[in-house]
Amino acid sequence: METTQQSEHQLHSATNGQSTPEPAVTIPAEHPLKTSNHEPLTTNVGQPIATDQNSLRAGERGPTLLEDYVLREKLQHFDHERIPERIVHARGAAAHGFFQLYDSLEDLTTAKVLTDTSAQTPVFVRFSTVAGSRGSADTARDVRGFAVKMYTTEGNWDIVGNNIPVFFIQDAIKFPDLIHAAKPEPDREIPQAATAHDTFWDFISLTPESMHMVMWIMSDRTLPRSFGMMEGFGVHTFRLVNAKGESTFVKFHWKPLLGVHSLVWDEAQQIAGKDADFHRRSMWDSIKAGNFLEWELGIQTLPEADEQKYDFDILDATKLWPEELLPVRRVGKMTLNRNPDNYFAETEQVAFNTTNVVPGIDFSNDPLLQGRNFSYLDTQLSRLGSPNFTELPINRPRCPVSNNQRDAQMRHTIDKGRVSYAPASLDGHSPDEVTPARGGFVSYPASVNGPKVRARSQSFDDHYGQAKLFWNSMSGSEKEHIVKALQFELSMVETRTVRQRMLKHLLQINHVLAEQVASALGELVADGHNPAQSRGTADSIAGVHLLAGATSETTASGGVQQSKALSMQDQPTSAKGRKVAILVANDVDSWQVATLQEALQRAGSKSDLVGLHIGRIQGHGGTLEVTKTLANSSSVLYDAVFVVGGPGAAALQHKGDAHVFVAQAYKHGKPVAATGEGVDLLTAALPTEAFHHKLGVIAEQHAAHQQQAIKQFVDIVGTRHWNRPDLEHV
Ligand code: HDE
Repeated sequence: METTQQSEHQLHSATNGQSTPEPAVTIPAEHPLKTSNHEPLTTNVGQPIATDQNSLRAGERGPTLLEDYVLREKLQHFDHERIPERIVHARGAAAHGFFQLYDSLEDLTTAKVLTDTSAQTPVFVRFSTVAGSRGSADTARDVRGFAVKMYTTEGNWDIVGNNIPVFFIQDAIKFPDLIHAAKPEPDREIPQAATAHDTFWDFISLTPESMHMVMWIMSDRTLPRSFGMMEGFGVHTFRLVNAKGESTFVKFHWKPLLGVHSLVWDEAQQIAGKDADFHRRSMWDSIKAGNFLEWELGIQTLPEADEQKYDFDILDATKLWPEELLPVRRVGKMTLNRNPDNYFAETEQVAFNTTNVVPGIDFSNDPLLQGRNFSYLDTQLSRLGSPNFTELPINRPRCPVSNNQRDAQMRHTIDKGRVSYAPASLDGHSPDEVTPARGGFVSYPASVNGPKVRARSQSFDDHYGQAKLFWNSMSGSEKEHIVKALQFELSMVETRTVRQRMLKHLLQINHVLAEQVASALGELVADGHNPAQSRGTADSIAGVHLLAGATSETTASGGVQQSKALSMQDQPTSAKGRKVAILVANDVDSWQVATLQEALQRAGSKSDLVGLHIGRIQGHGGTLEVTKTLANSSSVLYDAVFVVGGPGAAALQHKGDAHVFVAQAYKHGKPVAATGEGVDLLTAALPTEAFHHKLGVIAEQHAAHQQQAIKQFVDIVGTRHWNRPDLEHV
């Protein structure tokens, strides 16, 4: 049976031809939900179907008849099931939730969603990668889209943001070039969901304005651990406008309550093979388990009068506003607490648009934003096929919609009456304009003057200053990861001149950075030193120290040399939202497994028992239910590994896959623990230094201390240990 909360049609009757206008039927808050629980099977026009197993044919072995409209309808519908995938951000996953404001911002804006602290505004949020196709892997190195649709009482407000606060280019006219360069190369359609190829780096090396963004994409920010551990940014400068008509520039931020955390590249590449759905699965499982995803909405504000105060231009999307200059004020919280019912109807058909703003929120002249304000509506028309895409349940505002727009393909609303124009004096007349006093949107009356030119302001010219700020702000190991990412990406570029051109840019950002990257490319940097000899990276710890000390004088940063907010080093960590592998075999200590699982669950972590086969095994003290095997999983799918003791744990010591499991967890900086007989596996698989330094490796042989070991382990489940020695040798 169809469980629908709306009437059969949406009826708009403001313009009906009768003498008494009928009220407009308001748009339902929820979309029609359809389940298929023992309902009669029908055609699309409701005719009951007697058999769905055989087509209609002339004789049991004869040809199929053209008359078989049931077959034809079914195949025809199937043939048209696909719509064009998004040209960018094709791969995504989404969830429902709500936004709640902490304090009214009425001094800054009239937007009800930012002034009414009692409202719970429904939201739908879609996360995505940018370059890959719809079926590509979640963990590709890429920027993540972070698109929020808020269904406010004054219309939909979309913050169509990313997990990085700046962008590659300053002007929308360069966007098709950027994307063509990043996408698979057009003759061979290679590589999928990767920037490690010639056309991307060719374009980038000829586009100095992208250098700040390049530092971000080569950092671990493009390898998020989960959607719930990413920041979100509106990127552009917007305006808030208050009741007095005063404007304040604003940047929007989403700050994850779990902190910002990432994977490492080797791990991300392996996950792409082991579980291409890693991120969407993790969000789905978390929400299903009641571990909701939460972010605080932050705003940075700048008075209109201070527009020119800093040595960077606030209209330039390749620049951020250092939080040291303009702190982020946290004003509300967004919670994602419900998985979609249908991927296509919701996640695929949702249509974001930067022009979806509400009264009290307005645009700046950022040329990238101005271009986006054209592009999103345009793209939905070709993707969803009709200007009526706003009537799709997921896109429909939760407040009344009324205007004189009519018809077009797939119109759902049935508008009644004779009047579809204004001004009109006939019965019913048109919907009334809303005066500003009653909440009608008015554009902020910014003065504009100047000659028509195709030119950029000189204030957009500094391309390296904030790249240096980002570099300076990284910890030693974060810098090491950037170096390695650049070494990897550029070593995949076949054209030497492109690689060399990139080294010249890196040299402008930081000398040590350029030298270290050059060493992997067999190149010398400009001063003729052979970096491979002078500053080798063979000793990883020495390399990290060297990098930590390598900084550059910044520009275009308001004098800020280093910004704590840009580093992930000191982010809050906890066991919440994490996943732990517990390695088990027959005759391991069942009581300890239960204690560990309970402790992890209390701390908000999910755990899997990973064994030699799935199903029941006989533990020491009780049966255990194993859900994963060493063959069908891998340590890369977990945040930490625990090898449980007991007489049977010795069996694991003789399994090569078990060695690889713990050794890789160690290599990726993850906590590794073992108790009792389980310690033997660690001893066999890990280098001896691992135990001396106690860097996230817990090995507890004494039964009396096993409780303590479990507690210690749970405390560090969310922590990575980058300062382990000899990682290269594992
Ligand atoms: Fe987009 N972008 N973009 N973009 N973008 C699209 O719209 C575009 C930019 C972002 O989950 C497209 O519906 C231009 C910046 C997200 O559905 C398209 C320019 C930022 C999503 C488009 C940009 C974004 C998109 C493709 C340069 C971060 C996915 C499908 C001027 C602030 C939304 C679609 C979702 C999607 C155009 C640059 C974020 C083609 C022209 C900067 C999160 O319209």
